[in-house]
Amino acid sequence: MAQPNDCDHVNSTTQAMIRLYHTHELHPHQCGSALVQPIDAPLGLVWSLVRQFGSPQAYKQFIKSCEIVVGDGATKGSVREISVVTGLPAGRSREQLEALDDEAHVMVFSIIGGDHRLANYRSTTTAHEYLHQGSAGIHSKRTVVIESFVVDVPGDNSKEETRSFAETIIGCNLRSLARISEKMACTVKV
Ligand code: A8S
Repeated sequence: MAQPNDCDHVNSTTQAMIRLYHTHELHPHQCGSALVQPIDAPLGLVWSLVRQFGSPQAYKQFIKSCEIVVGDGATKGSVREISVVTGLPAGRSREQLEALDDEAHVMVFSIIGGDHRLANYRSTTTAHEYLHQGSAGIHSKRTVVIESFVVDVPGDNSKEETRSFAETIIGCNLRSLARISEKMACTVKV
């Protein structure tokens, strides 16, 4: 798996993407952050997994099932109803697609309901490709996925607790996305 510090040409583009899409204004009662995941697989493959608003369980391991309840799952305004696996402090979440740009590789969704504590959660995911300079002049196409979020801090939690809860879930999701994409890329290469 590509490692977080494997950053040949990643830095300047990643920083530009963060400036452009992942710099959010936070109200005093909100928290947020951005996570960066390098993936050793081409952008098209990675994006084909990320863009499926109706099938988040393709790589998000805490999701048990997902149903599109409004729209077609690909256009702005579509709503999905997800149920999460047991053992988490939540059962369901209702989420709305805010933007899906297959050219810029940007997806935004917000949480509009459910029985959990992430009120006014909004997440932005972007993906961009870079050329990895391997040894012996072997170049390969890799992808950097960045996911950022903003969420309200519940009255009885600290910002730090809320941020680390969301970061833990997103971190698992992004590592799972990397694992699955890299496995698929391997299969395709053979
Ligand atoms: C995502 C990100 C998050 C999902 C959280 C943070 C969630 O699906 C889980 C547990 C909760 O307590 C909240 O991209 C909620 O899915 C796994 C149900 C929203």
